[in-house]
Amino acid sequence: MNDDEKYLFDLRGFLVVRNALTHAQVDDLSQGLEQHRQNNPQPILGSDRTVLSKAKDRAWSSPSLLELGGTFIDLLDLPAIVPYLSTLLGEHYRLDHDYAKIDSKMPARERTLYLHGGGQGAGGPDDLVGPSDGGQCYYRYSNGRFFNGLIAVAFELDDVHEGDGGFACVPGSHKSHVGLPRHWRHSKTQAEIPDFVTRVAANAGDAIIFTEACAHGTVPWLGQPGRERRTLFYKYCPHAVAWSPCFYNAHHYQGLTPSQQQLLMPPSAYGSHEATAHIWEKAQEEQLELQRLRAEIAALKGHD
Ligand SMILES: O=C(O)CCC(=O)C(=O)O
Repeated sequence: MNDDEKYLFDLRGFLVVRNALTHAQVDDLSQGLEQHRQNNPQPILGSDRTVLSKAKDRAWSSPSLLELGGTFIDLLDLPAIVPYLSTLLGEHYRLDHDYAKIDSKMPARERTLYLHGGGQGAGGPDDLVGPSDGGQCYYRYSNGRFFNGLIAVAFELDDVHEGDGGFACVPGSHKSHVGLPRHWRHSKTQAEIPDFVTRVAANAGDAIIFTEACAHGTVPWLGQPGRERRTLFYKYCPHAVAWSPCFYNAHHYQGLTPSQQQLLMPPSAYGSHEATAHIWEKAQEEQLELQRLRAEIAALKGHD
C-alpha cells in the first residue's frame, strides 16, 4: 500500500484496487458461482455467517464461498490484496465472514439504499447491522498505523458503470464524530439519495476495499436489463475481534495452505497462534461428543 493509497484511504475510507483479479480468475469465479446457482435453486451464497442451512447445523458450518474451492480459496490471501490487509489491520488478522451478493433489477418498492456504519462508533444505536455503542467497526489512525474493526474486500465480477448502482458510501464518514442523521439513512428512490453519497464505478476484476466504519450501502441496481452485479465479499477483523457469531473451521475446506488455515482461526487475543489452535479443535470435538450423547438420549426416549 503506497503513500498515495494510504492518504486516500484515510481521507475517504475506501480504495479501488484495479485489476486485483486476472481475467482467468474472474472467469473461473464466475463459472463456479453460476454452476452453484444452477445446482441450487435457492442457493445460500455464503452469508454474514449469521445463517445456517439447517437449524441443527453446527455454527462453524454456516455457508461460505470457501466451499466452492479453487479460486474462491485463493481469494483468502490474494497477493494483490494482502499488503492492504496487513497495513489496515496489522498482524494476525482473520477472515470473519464472506458472501456473494447478486444485484439485479428490483421491483420499484424494494429499491432502497440503506446506508449503515459511519461515525466514530460506526452506526450508532439505530444502525441496520446492529446497535453499536462502542464502535465494533471502528476506524483510527495513530502513531503511523491504521486500526480498523472490520475491513471489507469486494471483488467485482462484472463491470459496474456509473449510474448502474452498486457500492456507494459517504467518503470521510469513518472519521465523523456525529452519527449519520436518521433521515439520510434510507433513500427509497434514486432521487432521494443525498448528493454527498459517492457511487463507485468499478470493472470486473477490481476490488473495492473499505472500512465498515465508513457509512456505506448498495445503490439498487439500474443496469441494463439482463445484466447483474455479482460481487464476492471477504471481510477481515483484527485477531481479537469478531463480528460474526459463527467462526470458521479450517478442516471443513479442502486444500488450504497453513497461512490460509491461520486466517480461519476463531478470534483470540493470541491471534492465529498454535497455542490456541488445539483448544479450538478440542471445543469442536466436545461439540461432536455432545451431539452424539444427545442423539443417544433422544433414541432411548424414543424406545420408552
Ligand atoms: O453492495 C455493496 O458493495 C455494499 C455492501 C454492504 O453494504 C456491506 O458490505 O455492508
